[in-house]
Amino acid sequence: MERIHIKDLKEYIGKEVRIRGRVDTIRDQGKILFLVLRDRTGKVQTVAWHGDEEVFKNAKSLTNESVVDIIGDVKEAKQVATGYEVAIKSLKVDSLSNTPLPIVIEEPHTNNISALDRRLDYRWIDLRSERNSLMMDVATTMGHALRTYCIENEFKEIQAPRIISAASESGASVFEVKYFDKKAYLAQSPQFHKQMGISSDLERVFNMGPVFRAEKSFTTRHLTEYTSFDVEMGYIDSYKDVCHFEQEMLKYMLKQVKEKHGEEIKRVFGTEVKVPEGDFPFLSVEEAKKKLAKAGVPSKDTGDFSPEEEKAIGQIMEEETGSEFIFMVDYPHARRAFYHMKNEENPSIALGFDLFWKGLEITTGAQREHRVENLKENAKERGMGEESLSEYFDYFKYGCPPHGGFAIGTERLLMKMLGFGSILETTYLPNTPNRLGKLIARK
Ligand code: AMO
Repeated sequence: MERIHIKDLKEYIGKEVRIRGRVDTIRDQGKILFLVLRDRTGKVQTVAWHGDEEVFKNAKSLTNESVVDIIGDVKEAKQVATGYEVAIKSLKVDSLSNTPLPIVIEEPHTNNISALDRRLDYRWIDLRSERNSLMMDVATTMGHALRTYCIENEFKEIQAPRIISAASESGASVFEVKYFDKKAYLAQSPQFHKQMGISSDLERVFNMGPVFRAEKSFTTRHLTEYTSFDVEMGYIDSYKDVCHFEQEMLKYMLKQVKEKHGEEIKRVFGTEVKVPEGDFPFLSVEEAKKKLAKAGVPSKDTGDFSPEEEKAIGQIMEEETGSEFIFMVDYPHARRAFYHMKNEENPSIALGFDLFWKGLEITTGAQREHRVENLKENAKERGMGEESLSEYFDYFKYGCPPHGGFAIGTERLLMKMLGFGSILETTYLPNTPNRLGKLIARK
């Protein structure tokens, strides 16, 4: 007999159905047992009577979260909220759950009952909650929309290698791995290989996949492994072409998420998904620092922003412009990656940007230096060895179109979209300095 999902049961009143799922709650009233059954589409009350000995014995043996396979009749029942229930005719126990559960499975209104570390240690139970199930649905729609937007704009999807021979970002944050008798690295970004796609005349490429950062950052926005959505596009005139593409891609993605899950997101997380209109404002680092100083927000660094500054400038700009997004531009070149192009009129400035959303950096992007001699010069300024980068430099030796691109941290994007306080909550199974799937001892 085919399985019916719980959300469709109302169409089966008066009929026999097969439903499968978990025992959400058990109410034992002696001669009658109410089992609320849960599947990924909803919940329904099922009833076992003592008159049917086999069914009743099986029902009595159940614990919360056990997995069952039920055949029964859908009957009208005015006393339950749905207006119907399922009278059990046969009940098979597929898997009995241990009891008690190590954590509380959260309902929309019971936020953070078990401590986050404990919930993450039992992530497979934690993910059963309605909140997390919705979060996974939204993550799926988000990734699908980003990919679809690129595909519809004539991008090719690449899978850049994750084990590579040279670090693309800061050498300090790279994981070294043993590669037979040689040293290799886990990619911190598909940076070099997405740029290779431009030299390969793929012209527009995107890559969605894991990247690795060996940073001992215990924050609400850092992971040691995260999923990066990377874009690289050829024949640009300015990094602003890249900004424009990202802006339109994010609007498209937010529209898809809002259409599909907007109401549920509001009900479960209390967050409104807003689809921006018009262009995102640009703000130079220098201007931003002036605004922050005026608002009394302390700044230790003229070339970058602390989390407090990011939050404050997000609020200031939202009040001034109504935009939740800001393109932060004109960073000092010395503080950016060596592959960013320098502004010809003022070489101390990089032709790149960060995108802030609701007070958090979600993207870094830039026009790239495609002229190999300038690229080598930039690397030299940072004391980077030419030898380790020789393969990368080779990508530019045989002609390479001007190009630029960006990368979005997808867990940060989801965190801001749903209004979560920590990136650990928007990651399927987060890895951080003190957790590898599970909590590991902090050194
Ligand atoms: P960057 O290092 O700024 O740039 O990373 C791009 C975006 O990735 C996210 N991110 C992180 N998310 C979770 N945990 C981390 N430890 C972490 N580090 C970064 C942020 C950030 O904005 N190659 C360049 C991009 C490019 O120029 O195309 C790069 O990787 O959202």
